Amino acid sequence: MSQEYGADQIQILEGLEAVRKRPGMYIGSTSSRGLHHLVYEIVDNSVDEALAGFCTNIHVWIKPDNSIVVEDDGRGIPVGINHKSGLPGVEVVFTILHAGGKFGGGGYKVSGGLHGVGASVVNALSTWLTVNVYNEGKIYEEKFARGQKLSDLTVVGECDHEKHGTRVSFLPDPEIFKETQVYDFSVLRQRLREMAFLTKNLRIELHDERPGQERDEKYHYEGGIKEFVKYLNKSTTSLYDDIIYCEGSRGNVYVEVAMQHNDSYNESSYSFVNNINTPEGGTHLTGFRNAITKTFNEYARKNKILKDSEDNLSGEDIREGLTSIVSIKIEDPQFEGQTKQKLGNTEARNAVESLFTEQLTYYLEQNPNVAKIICEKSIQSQRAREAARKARDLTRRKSALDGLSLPGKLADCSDKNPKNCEIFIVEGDSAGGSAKTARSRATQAILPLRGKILNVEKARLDRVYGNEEIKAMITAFGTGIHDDFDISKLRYDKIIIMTDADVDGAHIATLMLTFIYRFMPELIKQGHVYLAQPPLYKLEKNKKVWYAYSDDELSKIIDEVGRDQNNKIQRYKGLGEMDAEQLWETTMDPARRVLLRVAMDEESVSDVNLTFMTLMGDKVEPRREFILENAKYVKNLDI
Ligand code: TSJ
Repeated sequence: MSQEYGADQIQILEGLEAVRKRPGMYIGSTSSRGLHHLVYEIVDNSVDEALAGFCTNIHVWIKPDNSIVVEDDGRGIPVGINHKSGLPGVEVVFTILHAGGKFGGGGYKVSGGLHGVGASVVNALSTWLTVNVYNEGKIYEEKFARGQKLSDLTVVGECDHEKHGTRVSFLPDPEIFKETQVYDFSVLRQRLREMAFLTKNLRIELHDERPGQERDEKYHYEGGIKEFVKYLNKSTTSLYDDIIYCEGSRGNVYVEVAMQHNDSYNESSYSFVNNINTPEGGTHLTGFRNAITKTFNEYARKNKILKDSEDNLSGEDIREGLTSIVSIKIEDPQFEGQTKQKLGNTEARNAVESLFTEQLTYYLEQNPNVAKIICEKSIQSQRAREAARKARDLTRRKSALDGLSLPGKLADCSDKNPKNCEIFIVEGDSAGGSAKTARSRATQAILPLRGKILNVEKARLDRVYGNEEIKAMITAFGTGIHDDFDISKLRYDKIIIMTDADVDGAHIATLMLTFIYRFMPELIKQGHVYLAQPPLYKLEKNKKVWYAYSDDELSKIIDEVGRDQNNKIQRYKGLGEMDAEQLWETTMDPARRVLLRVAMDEESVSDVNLTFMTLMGDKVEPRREFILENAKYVKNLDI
């Protein structure tokens, strides 16, 4: 018996050793992203307790030493002996891999976090971790170091009999993480806020105690996902005041839906199962979409907004400019698809479809003004889509007639293997000229664009198709857009945006990124999009030349070569000031250049989408707030 117990112990150690050997397998990465993941893994446990109905307050502290404390007022992790292992429940949770789902009765079984592996992984990757449980007047404590227990679970004090809950403190291990001092308040806030939106009546507080950046915030939304939709639409103009909302249960499925149209042309749909985001959707999202399409078409026909002779509105037409959240709670979620992220339960589709059809039909009957606004917007969208289809077919027919029909301004490369090729999208004809002279013809293509391209955030599809600069990009890339998008047709492995290193250049780069994000997001997700980094300064001395890409770098170079009259320093105001040779050696030569790869960090569902809405949308105040919050160089500047 005792031998068996010993064997178990060895297994436990091996389990957590594996986590330390391959941390990336358990938390995704050991960068700052992985560091934030540790916090989510712990907080998810408290949120589960809230979903089960036993916890209403969660506090998260970033301590001055960069340790993290998470505390909730739930039932407390069980301190009794777990029969299977002969260990206290708490110890099982922190020392055995995948212990997450083994406890608990009733409520919704949820496995939040990246792989639902939870507390033991955080423990393995922390220099130290302390857990306290408050229960029936006692304070329990157990301490660990790098996953190994330092002592048995003991009672260390007494507390009020009313008090109950769990408190976990930990310090991420610098042997594992590249950086351990880089908690980003706004990243944590985004995720915690989302959790609060999705769990009505849950209060989450975030406290930053790091010297010089102390602050406290509270996330509590009585309206739940209704307030989530309001928040997502804050930088747009909404088409009507109501947030259309539906709530209810069908069998084992609890359904919540909230939606509101804004005056943009993009759909922002987010779906969740047991508070876990399902970016690939699934049956719950299908149910929602079926309900919308069916209900609006029926309403429009019945009220003669759509004539008998006219085509049905498509789902896409109705969802143009729609911001929506579908959130369901289900006992036994089945995930399908390659990445196991798509909900498969058919009862979820039936539940969402029937509940939402019923409540939306009733809402439209009661609110004919809103119904009319949505129907009319949908009809406009239908017309624009038809015009866009004609424009697209025209381009296609033209390409079929005269071969590939690449844009006239494109200087293509000769190598026909996309893997070897890159395309520079260059601001302005003159820089485009230099780039054409400078390039390596075999593998580098140049597409010069004139001036500022269309802001697609404020334009409908038909106008987008009518824009020469955008059409040129679409044909040059080769992939098509939206539903037509096909990555296998991509003609260049790298798409490199090359703009001046000034405010206008940054604006143009942002416009291009907006276009790519809205029409071909896969290009960014799969890492094909880059920003070129032209130098800011040239320093010449005794016929030798140095280039500096930042002010810091310039000072370093000056320190090296000495500060004297022979230094000739030039500040580049644009790509146009460089001759072809300079452009080649500083910005285009694969052996010497610096490229920034554009990546999307979609930790919180709404992050990237909301950023584009805020930066490129038509409301000024949210943009001003965003800039004040995020700009590195304009702190305290009144802009
Ligand atoms: F991650 C973690 F395990 F470290 C952790 C767990 C961290 C934090 C801050 C809180 C929690 C946690 C766990 N809060 N609440 C709970 N609840 C339970 O573990 C629990 C308690 C009672 C019962 C029961 O069936 O009586 C079941 C469970 C899952």
